[in-house]
Amino acid sequence: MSTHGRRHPVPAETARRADPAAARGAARQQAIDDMASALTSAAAARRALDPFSDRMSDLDLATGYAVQRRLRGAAGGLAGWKLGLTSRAKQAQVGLDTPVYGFLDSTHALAPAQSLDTAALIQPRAEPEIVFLLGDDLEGPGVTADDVLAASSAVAAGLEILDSRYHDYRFTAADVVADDVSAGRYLVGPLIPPGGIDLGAVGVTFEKNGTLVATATGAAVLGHPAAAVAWLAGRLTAEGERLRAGQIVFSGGLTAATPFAPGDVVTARIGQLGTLVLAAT
Ligand code: 0L1
Ligand code: MG
Repeated sequence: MSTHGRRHPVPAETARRADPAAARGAARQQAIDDMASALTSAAAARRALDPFSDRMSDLDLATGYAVQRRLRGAAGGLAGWKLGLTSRAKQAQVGLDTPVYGFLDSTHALAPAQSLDTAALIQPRAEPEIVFLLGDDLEGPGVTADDVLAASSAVAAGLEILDSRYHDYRFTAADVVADDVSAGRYLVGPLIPPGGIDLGAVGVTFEKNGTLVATATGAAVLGHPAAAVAWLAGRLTAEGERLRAGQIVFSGGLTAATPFAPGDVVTARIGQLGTLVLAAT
């Protein structure tokens, strides 16, 4: 208490009064740190969370991407990028209609013929995708699907293993962006030169334990998978980043994702790009 009987403001209160904008910025930064740390702990403990938006009704995409950047900074290494919610099937599955992007941690790549240890994950789902390997950097705005094809040294079949850190994959667009768009593990098939393959027309079948669960064509993602990568190039450019030579890009789930459990085998057949088989243990 002061000699006048009034409590002196503590330094944080003083700062808040002096510069409310700076105080709001500091509070937002703290919330971003807290969300990143909650997601990291959930993944480590294999325990799902309630989505942040349940208690933060104003959680927006910009904040979601800020959380994701925090996770990227702490990740094992940047192998590339992944698009999400680029197909109607995926959008319908989670009730959202905004394409989004995440990053691929190089330590989460599966080797060919490696089985997937589901004990390391919370609630895995698998989905077939078309993957691009960039031979040149790509920077927008104005990058087109043709630019993407010209910059790609190879394409491949891909299987993405999602693992939402939110109970039952319940989230808003901002929540799922914060959670690196449910990234779990990923498998890339043999690399194939892109010339001469009409990626929009390739047929896709997706099976679990030999039973067909979904079909699609490459056009399912934003009309053409290269168009999806072009969208990503523009978004990254707007964020001051860029797609770089040597990075891979998963262009988005072509079908709804399928849950699986130990003992299951999922198979993605993607036209000339080939067939990927993943066994879960
Ligand atoms: O490829 C994708 O569309 C991933 C979407 C991620 C959201 C989800 O289904 O968890
Ligand atoms: Mg995906």
